[in-house]
Amino acid sequence: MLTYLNPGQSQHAPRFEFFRGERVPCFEGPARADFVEQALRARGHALRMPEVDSTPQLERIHTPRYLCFLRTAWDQWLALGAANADVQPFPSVWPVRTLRSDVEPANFTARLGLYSMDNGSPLSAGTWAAAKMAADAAASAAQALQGGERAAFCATRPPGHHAGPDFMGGYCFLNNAAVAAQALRDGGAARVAVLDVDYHHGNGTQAIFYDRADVLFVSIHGDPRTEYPFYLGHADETGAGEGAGCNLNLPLPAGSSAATWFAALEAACARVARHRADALVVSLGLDTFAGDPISTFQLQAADFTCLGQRLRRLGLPVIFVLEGGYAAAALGENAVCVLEGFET
Ligand code: OKP
Ligand code: ZN
Repeated sequence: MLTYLNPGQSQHAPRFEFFRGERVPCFEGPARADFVEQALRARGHALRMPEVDSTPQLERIHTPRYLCFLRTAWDQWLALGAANADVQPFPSVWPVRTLRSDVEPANFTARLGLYSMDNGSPLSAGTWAAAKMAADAAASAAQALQGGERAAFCATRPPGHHAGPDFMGGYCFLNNAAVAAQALRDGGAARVAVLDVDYHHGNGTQAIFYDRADVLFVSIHGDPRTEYPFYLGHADETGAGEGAGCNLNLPLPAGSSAATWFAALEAACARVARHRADALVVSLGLDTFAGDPISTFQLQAADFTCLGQRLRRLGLPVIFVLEGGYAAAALGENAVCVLEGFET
């Protein structure tokens, strides 16, 4: 399958994240994309570099002040002291209920809180460069579909589906799937569907499109009562305003089997078909894999082939965007299973 890599991905290499109050190595690291690239090369897939600037889509889906902050965040951090080059910034204050978020504080770590939904989105020197090139890959894939390609895969990191209009979260900074969907719309697709199959609810993508009828959002994920991101992804979130009815959440209990998951996939596919979309964006998280270290669904490699085959039957042009998947050594095989299931 035509695949866009992110040549800047290794520049996003934060040192640690937090787990139960302790620093642990990042689950979302450069090795993930390396494993995927290796598997794609071994299977002879066509690899390309991003060639389209995603700025027009980024400016549509993210706020100006968030983009400005993210683009310059590392430089702002270094301006506080050269020694910060070896320190990972951490948010100091989050503007929760009753606090104001309309006035940007001058203090950097306070502003990092303003633009973060969690403590789990560590920054490094190359975060902006890497995130921007991943978004460019999504815009490039949309252009390839407009040029007649049937499908394309963005083998990119960092992921994007937790990043909302004005915040980062869950290892995500720029919403690549939303960029792909918006780029398809800008290129002439009247209706687009986003199907998010990552283990975690795509709260950022849902938020970006919640009041729009042109972009349907459907997600299968661990029930937010027990699973990250906890504060969005319930079944009663169905869209607002013009987007009423254009959001479908299919939360499943932690530990769900492949059979349970594929039953939800049928409901998801039925809703996508009813949208009469011109193209589909798949937020392809592979952390539904039984071997995933931070997730609890029970899919095996062969199930990912079945996923690809089922998506093919929708009969739509598809952009696959890599999201999560933290059993890094299995990530390449699992990704290739989806793509080859789709192509056969
Ligand atoms: C991102 B994606 C544990 C923090 C867990 C939340 C998981 C983010 C998943 N230290 N962070 O949807 O795969
Ligand atoms: Zn995930």
